[in-house]
Amino acid sequence: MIGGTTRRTVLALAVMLAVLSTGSCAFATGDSDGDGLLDSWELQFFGDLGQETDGDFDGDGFTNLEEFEAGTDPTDSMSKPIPPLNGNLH
Ligand SMILES: [Ca+2]
Ligand SMILES: [Ca+2]
Repeated sequence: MIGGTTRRTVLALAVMLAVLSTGSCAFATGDSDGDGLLDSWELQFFGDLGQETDGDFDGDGFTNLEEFEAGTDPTDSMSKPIPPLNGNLH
């Protein structure tokens, strides 16, 4: 048996190797899990990389990808993209 700390270190190394072996493209874009959401953005709002682009964490009707592209807060249902102008607003 190996200890918890050693096991975590081995796991971290394995993850690093996996990331490196999947190509530098993901590194260049800062999207190591390749889901279209920047790692820094996912970490900022969710603290991990577990969110999906089509998820709606805050239930405001806009997907995480839409909130990412609009620069709104995906964890705040009061912060959402401004809908595009359409004929109803004339
Ligand atoms: Ca949302
Ligand atoms: Ca939101």
